[in-house]
This record gives sequence, structure tokens and C-alpha cells, in this order.
Amino acid sequence: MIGTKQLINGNTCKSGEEDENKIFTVAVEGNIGSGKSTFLKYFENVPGVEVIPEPVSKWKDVNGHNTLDLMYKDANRWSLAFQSYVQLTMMGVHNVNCGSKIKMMERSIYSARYCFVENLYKGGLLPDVDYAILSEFYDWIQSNENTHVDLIVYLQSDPLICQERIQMRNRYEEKKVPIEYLQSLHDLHEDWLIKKNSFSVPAPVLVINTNAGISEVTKKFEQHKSQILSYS
Ligand code: D5M
Ligand code: MG
Repeated sequence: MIGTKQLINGNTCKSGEEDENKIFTVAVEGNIGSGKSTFLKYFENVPGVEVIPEPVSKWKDVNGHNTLDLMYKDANRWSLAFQSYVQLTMMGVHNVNCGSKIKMMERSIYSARYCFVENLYKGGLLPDVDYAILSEFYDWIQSNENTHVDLIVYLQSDPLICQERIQMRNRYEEKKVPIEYLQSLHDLHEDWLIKKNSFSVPAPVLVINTNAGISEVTKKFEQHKSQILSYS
């Protein structure tokens, strides 16, 4: 039956239409500064594709509080709040029924849990109890919500190159992101999506190396376009 479903974060989405009007969902994964925005910008104007960026603007204004900034400034204190909100807002993105044939989302609830939460925990920035709460929340979402993904596009990039790009774009919150943070996030992406030795991979993975400059990387996106569209 088709109806409107009210989500926990206040958004609404159509429910029950999935089989009749199947959307092909692509999650674009990669380190900070790996070229996700460039990739999404490239696909933004492709007919039949709806691009959904990460809900960063929500993270930066939770009733006036910039939780992304708080997390970068004092991860020990703010990671649980921040990651809870990331899971909530990401669940909202998974639930969006955009009405187009292909939905391309920036990251997913999977990378939030398997890369970012894991990184904080391994780095000693997330106490055992906070990690347990986030894991239980994540497991509940997996059992009760639809977070289906059909394809993962993994933008693979050297952490040093990511760092250069982060410095170039000069986002206020990311001023002090150390190379060690990018390296361990990179390793977690590689373990999950390339070596496949950490967490389950929810969809086939298409790997695009994005170490090169923007024009060469854009050419690669162009080359992969028909391949990605043909999956849907
Ligand atoms: O990601 C935008 C910014 O948000 C960047 O500083 C990384 C940060 N981010 C995204 N997801 C998470 C989670 N789950 N935890 C911590 N930080 C996160 P960008 O890579 O620029 O698209
Ligand atoms: Mg981004």
C-alpha cells in the first residue's frame, strides 16, 4: 500500500512504492577531501539522477549549535552527541524517495558507523559505553528501517592528497584535521571496501582512484558514467 511515512527526524517519505517505482541507490563513499562533492556535482545534471549531499548543514546548526565544530574541538566530549545526530540524519537521507530513477547519496549510515564511529573508538575518543550505545542504535536502525543501497562508488584517494584538498577548501571546522586522522579513516575505508575484512559490505563496490587533478578525475567520472547508469 502506498502512503506517507513520518520519519523520526520530522521528514516525510513515500512508503510502499518501492516495488512499483524502484529507485537505484548509489552511496558515494570516500575519505574527507576524496572528491565526493566533485563527483556529485558531475552527476547533478545527469537526467534521471537525484543527488543528495551529506546533511552537513544540519550538523552545523542543531538549534544554533555547530555539532561538527564541537566534535572536532573536543571529540571526547561531543562524539556521542554528534554521531547520534549523524545516524538520525543519515537515516532520513536513506528514507528520501526522490522520485527519480537513480538516487546518489553522499556517504551512508554504513560509513558513519564502520569508518567514523570506529575511528573514534579505536582512537580512544569514544568511551566503551558511548560506543555500545551507538552500536545498539545502529543495529536497531538496521532491523527497523530501510537503508538499502544498490551500489557503492568508493573514491579512493591518498590521505596526503586529501589533506592538501582540505587545506585548499579551507573549511573553518576542518582547520586542524591531522594527517593521522585521515590515514586511519583511509585504512578503515580500505579494510571495509577493498580488503573486505572488517564489516559487511552492503552492495557491490566500484572503485575510482581520485588522486589526480580535477580535470583528469572528471574524465574518469565521465568514463564511468554509462557503467554506473547501466546498473540501474
Ligand atoms: O564531510 C564533511 C565533514 O563532515 C568532514 O569534516 C568530515 C565530517 N564527517 C562526515 N561524517 C562524519 C562522521 N560520521 N563522523 C565524523 N565526522 C564526519 P566531507 O568528507 O567533506 O563530505
Ligand atoms: Mg562533502
